[in-house]
Amino acid sequence: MIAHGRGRTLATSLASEHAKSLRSTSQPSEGAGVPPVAAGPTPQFAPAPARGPAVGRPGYHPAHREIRGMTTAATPAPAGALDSLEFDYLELYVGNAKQAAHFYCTAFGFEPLAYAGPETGVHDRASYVVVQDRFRLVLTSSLVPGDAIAEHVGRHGDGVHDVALRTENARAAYAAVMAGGAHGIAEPRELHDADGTAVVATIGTYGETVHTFVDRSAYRGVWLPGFVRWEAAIRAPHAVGLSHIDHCVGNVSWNEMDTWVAYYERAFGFTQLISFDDKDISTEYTALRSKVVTDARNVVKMPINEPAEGLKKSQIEEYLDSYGGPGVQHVAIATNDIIETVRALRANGVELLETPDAYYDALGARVGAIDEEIAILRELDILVDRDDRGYMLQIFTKPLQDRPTLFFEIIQRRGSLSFGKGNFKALFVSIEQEQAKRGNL
Ligand SMILES: [Co+2]
Repeated sequence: MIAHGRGRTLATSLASEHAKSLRSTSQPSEGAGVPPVAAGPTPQFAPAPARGPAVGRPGYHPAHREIRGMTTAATPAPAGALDSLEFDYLELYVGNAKQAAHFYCTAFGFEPLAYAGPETGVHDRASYVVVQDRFRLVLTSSLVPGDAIAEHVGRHGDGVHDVALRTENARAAYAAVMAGGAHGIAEPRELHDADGTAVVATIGTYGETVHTFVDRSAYRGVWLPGFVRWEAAIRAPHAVGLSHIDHCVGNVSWNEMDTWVAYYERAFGFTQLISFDDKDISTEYTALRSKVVTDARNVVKMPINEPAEGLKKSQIEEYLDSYGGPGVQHVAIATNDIIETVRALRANGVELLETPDAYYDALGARVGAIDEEIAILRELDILVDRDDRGYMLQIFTKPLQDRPTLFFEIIQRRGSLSFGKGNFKALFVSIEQEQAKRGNL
């Protein structure tokens, strides 16, 4: 069967029209003039200040290229403070948070949770928090010209600024990662309001991305101090059933992957997850290299990609060009029923990558027996990969904003710890088979 009219596929989306390459690792500095956030009487949630204002503070390093020497000189993080980390929320800096929040609710099934902005005493930004089961997204826009948020959006477009991590002790977590050579951005600080106290602290990671440690153990409010409950009648037409972040992937520049793997090993005490399907042969088809760092419980899984020379221009290179440097490439969100989730997403108007029919012709032989009907997976363009522990099902959205940068992955694990590497080659081969059928190869 010839796949006439099929749209953009994963592999074609991996290829880029652009010929220019990004080899530079230089970081533009964020706008100056934003004072460091300190604990104080004003109840407001303040995302960590940008790198610029932190210059001179202990632990601050102006350029990530210095990490290698710093981390090798540092001692590993002490055990304990980082043992029970979880993804807490993702904060996206966006051009229009009000509209972005509406999109993530109506298309992806999030529900309104909390809000901070001028009406709550915050005058330089508006933040909307939306929630779905254990996955919280914060959409933040600047309300003033030229501040760190506006500059971030100008450089990167809409994108992930903060991959926040929940901890039972933000001070200890911060102290532990700093002892392991982390880049400090904002020291632990208390945020208060009538519902209690939350403690947050922020460190830097690749590009201008940060991790905020969040400790809500003494806070009873809806979100964090300074936020109020956001009541809005915004609902997705079809419930989506997403549950939590499975993994969060960073793209870094040429030959920087090992540096960032070492950063997480040193600062967080994370280890590399060695996968059964981690074979070098896939690099030819993916034009990327990837290593996964994870905590001891495999809860905070963070693959790190770097571009590689391959059969096509690296999709990582396209990302780096489009985002203006390293950043979060995709966030994989777990579901317990990917077939129902994908049906709902499509019905809500979400654009997902399509898969050539030839992929499904070869699927049974490649992955063996699975519980799902291949005909349904074919209808919905769901991908399957297997490792020595089981299998997993996945599908990718198209980019979530105009720049070809951040996208979501929907994932259902059935025992496998794979991230889907086997799909790169399978998709590549199936696309060429489709081309051959059309006489174009
Ligand atoms: Co993934």
